[in-house]
Amino acid sequence: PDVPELPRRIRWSAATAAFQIEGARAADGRGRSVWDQWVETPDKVIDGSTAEPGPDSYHRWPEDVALAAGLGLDRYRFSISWTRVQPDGTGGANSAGLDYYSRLVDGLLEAGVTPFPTLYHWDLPVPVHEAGGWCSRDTAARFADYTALVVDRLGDRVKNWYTINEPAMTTLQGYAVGALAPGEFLLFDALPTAHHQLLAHGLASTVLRSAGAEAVGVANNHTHVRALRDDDADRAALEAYDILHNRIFADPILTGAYPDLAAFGYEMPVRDGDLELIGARPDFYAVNFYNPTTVTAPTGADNPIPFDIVPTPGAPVTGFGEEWPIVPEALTGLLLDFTERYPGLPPLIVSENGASFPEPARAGFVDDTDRISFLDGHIRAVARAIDGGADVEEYTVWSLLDNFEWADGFTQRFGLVHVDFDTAERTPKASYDWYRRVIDGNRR
Ligand code: GCO
Repeated sequence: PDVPELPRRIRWSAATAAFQIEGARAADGRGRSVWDQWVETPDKVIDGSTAEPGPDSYHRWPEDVALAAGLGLDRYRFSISWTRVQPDGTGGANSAGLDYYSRLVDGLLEAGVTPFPTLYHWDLPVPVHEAGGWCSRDTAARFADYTALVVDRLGDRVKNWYTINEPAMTTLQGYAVGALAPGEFLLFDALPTAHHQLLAHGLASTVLRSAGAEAVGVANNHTHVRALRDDDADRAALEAYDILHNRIFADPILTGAYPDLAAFGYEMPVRDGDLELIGARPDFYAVNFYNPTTVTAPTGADNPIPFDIVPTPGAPVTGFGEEWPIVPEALTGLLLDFTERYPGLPPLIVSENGASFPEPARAGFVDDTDRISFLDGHIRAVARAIDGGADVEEYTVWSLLDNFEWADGFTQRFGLVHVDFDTAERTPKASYDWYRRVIDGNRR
C-alpha cells in the first residue's frame, strides 16, 4: 500500500485555532485580545493582514465540519476564543459567543466527529493582559473562571479538553523575545509566565474534571534538541535549551517538579500546593511537533543566552527556510525520549504536526506533494516510535485548512485544504485526499 500503516489503531485528527480561522473579530460582542492589538500595530504582521476575513470560520463553520467529516476524522481539534466567551476576561458569559461554539459542537457530533477543543490558543483578553497577563499569578485564576463558563455550557456534549496550547511559545516568543503577542522582551524574567500558565492548566483541569470531563491535558510544543558538535560546550548548550523549551513545561506536569533552574539564576514563583495541582496526572500528554532544534555554544562574550540556535545540517526545509528543518526521525526520537525520561507517562497524543510550503494564493487545486511527503515521513516516524514502545494514541495534522499564521500573516499555508483569503473559498488539496486514504487504510 502507498499510505503509511501504523502497528496499531490510533485516533486521527486535524487542528485549527480560533484566532487563526474565525475572522469576525467584532461579531456578537467578542472582546479584544492581545492578538487584536498585535495585528492592529504596524509592522507586527509581515503582510499587514489582520486575520480577517481569512477562512471566516465564524460564518463558514459548517464547511469546516463537512471537511472534517469528509476526511473521516475521529476528532477535530479547534480552539475556543476566551474573548468571545468572556469579552473582558472577567465576569459573566457572553452567551452569543458561547452559542457559536455550541453550534459547532452540535455540528461535529451530528457529523460523527468528536469535538476536542483547546480552551486557550493565545488570545488573552486585553484587560487581563493590562492587569499583568501571564506575568501575574491572578491570570491563572481568571482562566479557571473562564473555563467554568465554557464547561458549564458545553460540558454536556464535550468530554475531552486541551487546556492551554504551547505555553512554551507564549513564554519564549511572547514574553522572552517579543516575537509574538504580547511582544514583551523580558528574557529570563519571562520564566514566571511558564509557571502561571501551568498553574492555569492545573486549576482548569480541576474545574473540568469536577464538571464531568473524561480526558484533560495540556498541548505542549516540544522539539528534539541536538548539539551541533560533540563537545562539552555544545552539550551544555543542548542541556540549557532542552530545559528552557522542553523540561520546564513537561517536568512539572509529568514529575511534579521543575528542572533545576539555578544555572539560569532563576527560581519559579512556586507556592504551596502549586506543584500538586500542576503535577496531577493528566489523562494524556500532548505534543505539538514540527522540527528538531540544533544548538551550539553561544558566541559573544557576555551573551545572556546560553546557546545559539543554528540550521540543522543537511536537512531539507519548509516554507520557513532554515528555521524549520524537515527531520521526521526527530519525532521518533522525541516520543521515545519522553517514554524513557518519564516512566509511567500517560498515553501520548501528537496534537499538531504539519508544514507550510509556498503555494498560490488562488487555486483550483494544489498538488502539494511536499506536504504529503512531510506528513508521510512523520506518520511513519510515529509508527517507529510505537514499535519502539511509545504509547501514542492519536495523531493530529496542523492544519485542517490554510489560516492566519500569526506574525507571518497569510504568507504561510499549512492546510490540507486551500483557502482563498479574499473569498474564504475552500478547496481540498492533494494532501486532503491522501490523509483521507491514510485514515481509511488504517481503519481496516
Ligand atoms: C500553535 C502553533 C500553531 C501554528 C503552527 C504553525 O500554537 O499551536 O503555533 O498555531 O499555526 O504551529 O506554526
